[in-house]
Amino acid sequence: MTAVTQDTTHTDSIQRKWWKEAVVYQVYPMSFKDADGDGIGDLKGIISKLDYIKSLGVDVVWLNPVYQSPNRDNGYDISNYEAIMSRFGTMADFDSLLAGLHRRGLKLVMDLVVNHTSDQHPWFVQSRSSRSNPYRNFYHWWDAERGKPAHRYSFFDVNNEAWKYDSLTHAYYLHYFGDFQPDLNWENPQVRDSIFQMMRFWLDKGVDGFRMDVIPFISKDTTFPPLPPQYNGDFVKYYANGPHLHEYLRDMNRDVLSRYDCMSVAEGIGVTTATAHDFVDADRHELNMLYHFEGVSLGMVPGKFKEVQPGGVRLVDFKNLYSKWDSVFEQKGWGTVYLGNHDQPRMVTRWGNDDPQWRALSSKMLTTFLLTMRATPYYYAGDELGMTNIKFNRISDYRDVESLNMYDHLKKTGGNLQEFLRDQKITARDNGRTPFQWNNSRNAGFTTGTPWLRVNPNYLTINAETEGKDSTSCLNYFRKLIQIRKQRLVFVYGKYTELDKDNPSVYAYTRELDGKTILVLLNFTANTAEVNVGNDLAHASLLIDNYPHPSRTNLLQPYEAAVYEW
Ligand code: ISL
Repeated sequence: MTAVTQDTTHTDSIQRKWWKEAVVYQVYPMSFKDADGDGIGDLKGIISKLDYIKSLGVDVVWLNPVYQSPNRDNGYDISNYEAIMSRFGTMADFDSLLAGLHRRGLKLVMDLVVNHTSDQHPWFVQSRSSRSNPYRNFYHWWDAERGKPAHRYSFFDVNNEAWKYDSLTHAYYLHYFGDFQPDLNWENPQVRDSIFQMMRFWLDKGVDGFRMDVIPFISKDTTFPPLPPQYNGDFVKYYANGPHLHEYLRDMNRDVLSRYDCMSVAEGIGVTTATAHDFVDADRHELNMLYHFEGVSLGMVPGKFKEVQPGGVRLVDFKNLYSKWDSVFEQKGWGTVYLGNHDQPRMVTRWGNDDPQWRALSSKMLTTFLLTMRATPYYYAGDELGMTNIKFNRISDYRDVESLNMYDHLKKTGGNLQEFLRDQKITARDNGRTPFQWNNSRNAGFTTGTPWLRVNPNYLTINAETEGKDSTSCLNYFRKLIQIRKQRLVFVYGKYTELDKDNPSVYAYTRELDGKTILVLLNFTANTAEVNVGNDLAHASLLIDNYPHPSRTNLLQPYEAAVYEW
């Protein structure tokens, strides 16, 4: 790829920041590239692919957890925050990964998982050992003499129960996720100090920021009252955003984040348009960005975990939602946009159309959406190839603790297993975790061993090598659009205005900055669709289109994406 110089003109009203202008590329270490043939991705594997990452034109890599961990939730169960999981490599490998990224002008953002640790973490081992242990208050314990604590839902528990009885000290401990992931007690200043110290350890090494796992959960109502009658399955509302959350985040900012040129992004579970500003407004001195769940929750049954709503998603609802979130940050704060990550199915299956006829077109159309909104795009590795859900038929194909426990729970409680397996083909996290498809050799070139999770059989045609050679591929479309975005600040800071709002098939909007206008037209359907934008397209220049023969009119071909400039 030829190098492009960045557009440096800007208006004074815009506070420029590198993390607003960046495209973040998310690498899931388990599934990216296996260098040592054990079937699991590793740091040396990522290092061997740094030139590929650079060739995309992205700016920041967000790396899912690589810390020492029994790996029961793919690294989200950490037993040592300052060591590397041995299956991924060593600290020396980590240092060369960081150096390799920096040498190429790329930044690295680490996953920060501090709502909970592994039950193998020495803090928990100590905490468990006796009621008088100095680490006892590092976690939330409920002495059994007080009776059974009120029910709390847990994400990955077979009984959906977040309190686990431990006979060793005749007490219950809290785990919002698996019973092997006890929740840290942030009320304890020693916990906060230890976490802040650990964050400084990584920032001193030179990492460029953190993606903060389920951060709204760190503060809890520690009286743990019974859930109110209006609970209706919305556990996040009652568990997250505890009374001291923003105090803790301000402390974190003061003691750690503000001392480095780093970026921070919250996994904003339960964050709404009403609460978003509390996290990200610059004058709050907390975090830079968050990613909300409202977008990815569209089309799911409210209050039911990962149950797909029949009838699908109406485009008008999708558009309203993203327009609403744009307006939230119009004056203050800064947004993010994403359609896939390691907890989500593949973007093209969920939001586009993975039928072979439409897969590449709709995938490029979604990429166009992500790279033209006023927000920092978080782009998940593999989506640049148009990778699709694998849609396992049997529970035995799944590896994810979430799917396996949900299945066991349903089995125990007499739930509908067929419906569950059907929905999982759309929603299961493993769909987004199948190995990255590098080429058409065995196991898609991911590993010489047996892959930890099955490779999607469509790797024979959908892979980086084949797509790299095809100028019309999803991969090269992504590269081209990134360059277009980088040359024009209007894509980052330009005002967003939605057009033809009631159009049920087309998403249309403009972006404007300093007299420059961009028009984005996205047909979200498999039919030809008309859009009414009141602009004379004949006089605009077409920056990019996902068809070899663009329509250049207001009549869009199926899944057509067009970006015009004035
Ligand atoms: O996908 C989810 C909700 O749609 C949940 O599966 C997910 O657990 C939730 O979003 C929180 O995710 C984060 O914390 C988990 C970890 O398993 C996820 O991978 C992580 O992103 C526990 O650390």
